[in-house]
Amino acid sequence: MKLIQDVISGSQRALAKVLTLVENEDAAVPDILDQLYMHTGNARLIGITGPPGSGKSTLMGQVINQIRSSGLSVGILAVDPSSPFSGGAILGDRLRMADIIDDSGVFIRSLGTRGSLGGLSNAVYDCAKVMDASGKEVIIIETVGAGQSEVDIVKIADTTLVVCVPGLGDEIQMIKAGILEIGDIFVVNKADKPDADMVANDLAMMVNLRKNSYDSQWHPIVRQTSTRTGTGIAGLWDDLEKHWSFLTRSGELARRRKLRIEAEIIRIAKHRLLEGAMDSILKSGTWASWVDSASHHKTSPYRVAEKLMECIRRDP
Ligand SMILES: Nc1nc2c(ncn2[C@@H]2O[C@H](COP(=O)(O)OP(=O)(O)O)[C@@H](O)[C@H]2O)c(=O)[nH]1
Ligand SMILES: [Mg+2]
Repeated sequence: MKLIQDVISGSQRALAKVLTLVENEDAAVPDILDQLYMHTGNARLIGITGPPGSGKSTLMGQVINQIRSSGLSVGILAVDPSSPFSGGAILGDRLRMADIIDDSGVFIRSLGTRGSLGGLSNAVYDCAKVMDASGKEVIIIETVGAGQSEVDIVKIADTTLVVCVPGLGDEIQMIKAGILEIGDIFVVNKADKPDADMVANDLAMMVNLRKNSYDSQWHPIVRQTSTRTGTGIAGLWDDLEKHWSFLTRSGELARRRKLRIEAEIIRIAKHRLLEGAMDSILKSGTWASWVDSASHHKTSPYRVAEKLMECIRRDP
């Protein structure tokens, strides 16, 4: 297919087109992804998460400049239903968007989170792969800082960056959400504000208490930044480079990616199994009657699940 060839050869237009197909769950997508897959695996995936308003978009806008100076191409996926990029508006007002729009080495796309029960939607995984196949060397995924999507980011990213800010009491929130467990690099942004040192020290202390087996090889970095004064921005890119070189040297990259593929295969299979069987059941009205009878305690959810499994076996 010409469209696929065009994506692989780096056409931004073809990339945009395929991303739209993916987002709309077009019937052609599984086939397209199947063919693009052989051309993926070259990009480094950076996930960035943290509370809304902590400055993730602004920060990434500045890091893009660092990345471009080092000659690498960049794709950005913003998963934020509350404030879509809408033609680059989100990053746009805080970054010289004109520079970036003219730069064919940068591609920005926003995605909604619909249909994902609060987690990252399948579309995010797939869009990252399409960007990878199109030759983007660094892919940054910004997730809205709430709930499951924050923790889900580790399932897709090679490097996870957690952004927090002084003055929100976020340290405590992070422990709750399990955020502390997932960061490779922690950024205390808005370091131009009071108490940034305190937050950074608290974080460093908490990170020290973390007991991931991987921490014996990689000690998570805590870095202060300010997009107002420029403090720490170049350093942040250095940290990202350092983590990347650690990942490739230590074998951790291969380990993470293998886990990711395994989870992905299971995710695809689950999705297809359920989709086929559920479709016919929903149409026949059987589903509603099953749910009804379970909700009235006439049958158990276990029994209903069993019946569902029978349908899947009969009609895969
Ligand atoms: N004082 C200060 N404000 C910042 C800094 N970085 C971002 N902001 C502001 O914080 C607000 C939220 O930024 P945004 O990038 O949209 O946050 P996001 O929701 O995490 O993507 C904006 O008004 C930014 O101008 C910083 O380093 N210092
Ligand atoms: Mg944002």
